[in-house]
Amino acid sequence: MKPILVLNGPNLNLLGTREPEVYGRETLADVEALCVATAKPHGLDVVCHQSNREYEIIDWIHEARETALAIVINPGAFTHTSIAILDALNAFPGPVVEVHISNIHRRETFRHHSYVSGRADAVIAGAGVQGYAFAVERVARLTKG
Ligand code: DHK
Repeated sequence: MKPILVLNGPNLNLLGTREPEVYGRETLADVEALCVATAKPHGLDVVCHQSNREYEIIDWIHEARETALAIVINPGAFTHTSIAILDALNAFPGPVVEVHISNIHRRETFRHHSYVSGRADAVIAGAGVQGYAFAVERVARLTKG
């Protein structure tokens, strides 16, 4: 079985120390461990990547066309700017779940629009890092034979 690809975009490497009142105190390592632990009972594996570079995220999405069952993605600020990430996701055949730790709709208006939501099968925002667990659960449901 192919793994779930969990992608985190810019600044999410700073989770735990970056604006903890917005993003919480859990680290990126905690998030990745949560995804692995959530997938395990479903017999699913997880591969995680984080990058501050848009092209790297796009390249991982391209690779995923051959290697991943589904994509869970928090594109960080690229959510609000990147047609290129939307185009890459549109070329991916499997389920895509978009995650935001914060509730982007309760924040500045420039965060209210997501290019990725036009492709996502589900969008989770404002659930804190638990949103990643919800996303993995959703992928498990969507891919259950
Ligand atoms: C993370 C970011 O880095 C922001 O740029 C987004 C998102 C929101 C989050 O809530 O996880 O606007």
